[in-house]
Amino acid sequence: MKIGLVGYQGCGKTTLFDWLIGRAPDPSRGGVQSAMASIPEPRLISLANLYHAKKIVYALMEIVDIPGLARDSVGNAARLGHLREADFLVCVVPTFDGRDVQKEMDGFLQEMIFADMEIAENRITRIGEQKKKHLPREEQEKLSIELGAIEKIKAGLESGNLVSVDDLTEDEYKLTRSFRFLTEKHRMILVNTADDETDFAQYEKFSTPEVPVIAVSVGLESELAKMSPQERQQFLDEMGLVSTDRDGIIRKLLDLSGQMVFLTAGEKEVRSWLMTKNGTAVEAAGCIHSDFAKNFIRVEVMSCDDLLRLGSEREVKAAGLNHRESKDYIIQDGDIIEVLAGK
Ligand SMILES: Nc1nc2c(ncn2[C@@H]2O[C@H](COP(=O)(O)OP(=O)(O)O)[C@@H](O)[C@H]2O)c(=O)[nH]1
Ligand SMILES: [Mg+2]
Repeated sequence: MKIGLVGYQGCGKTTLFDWLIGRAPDPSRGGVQSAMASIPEPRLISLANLYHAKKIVYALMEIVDIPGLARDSVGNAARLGHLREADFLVCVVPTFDGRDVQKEMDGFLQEMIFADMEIAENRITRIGEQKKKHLPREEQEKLSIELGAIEKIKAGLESGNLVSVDDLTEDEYKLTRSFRFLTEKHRMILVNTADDETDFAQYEKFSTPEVPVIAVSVGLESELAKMSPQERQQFLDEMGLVSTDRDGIIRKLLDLSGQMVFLTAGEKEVRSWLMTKNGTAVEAAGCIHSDFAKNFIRVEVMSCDDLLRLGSEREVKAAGLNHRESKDYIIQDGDIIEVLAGK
């Protein structure tokens, strides 16, 4: 799971990146950088106590920071190119800088449309060159389908439409998905407010089901990160400021990007694992080990909340709350699973 940060120069991307991964702020690291943020899961500590586990392992999420976009658009397609592999985009809007959320968002979209258009145009030129060669008929046909798809995508982009899987046939999608068009990715807006902002709710009006909005004062948080917990509280009280819970924001990013965690627990370790929401038992088994997916027999499931409430596996079983499931079972957030696999 890769989360890409998008925004114009100086919007606070690198400051946000450092805050999310829990590193001391260092905006001088201006290039492309990526790091893993561990996904907070308070239930793992209680689970570790219950199992007398030797180790707690947290699921990780990759965050990618890129050089900020230029307001004159020059070089932006190349900067955005670093986000092609990202699964989800966080677009950072600096209202601390007096920016208008809607205008800024429209600006990002235009930059992403330009970047996608460049990819489409380059590919059309390449296909044109390839088609001149004496290729076997099958390959010629494949190239023709791809060309049709890319031309359709390009025409859409030119009229301001984002790339959408819904507009492509299955064959067209298969042949073009490797381009990882930016405008096809799910995204959200993170409003970077002034340090003294206390009314974060005012930004909810920009939120839509497709593009949710959250507001954080990234600058304030990066200052608070340098303080001890006591200093922090005193500072907030004295200044009348409101801090944002970092763990809550990471969990929110996880949720909005369509991911969730499931758990495994034993004496050796208790551990959280990342997977796509609505994923199946066999997919979860594959996250743990590819052999588990290949030789999957069944999975034993109980909910972490039931276990913590009742205090032991035995009690969960006595209450009939454990269940045995096959490949297609849909894993729920917070399920503790034990995979039974053959050899
Ligand atoms: N006042 C204020 N300054 C911020 C905030 N976030 C970032 N900055 C400052 O803006 C400058 C650019 O931030 P940076 O994270 O490097 O932006 P980037 O270009 O998007 O990576 C730095 O000097 C930050 O300290 C904020 O929320 N409030
Ligand atoms: Mg930066």
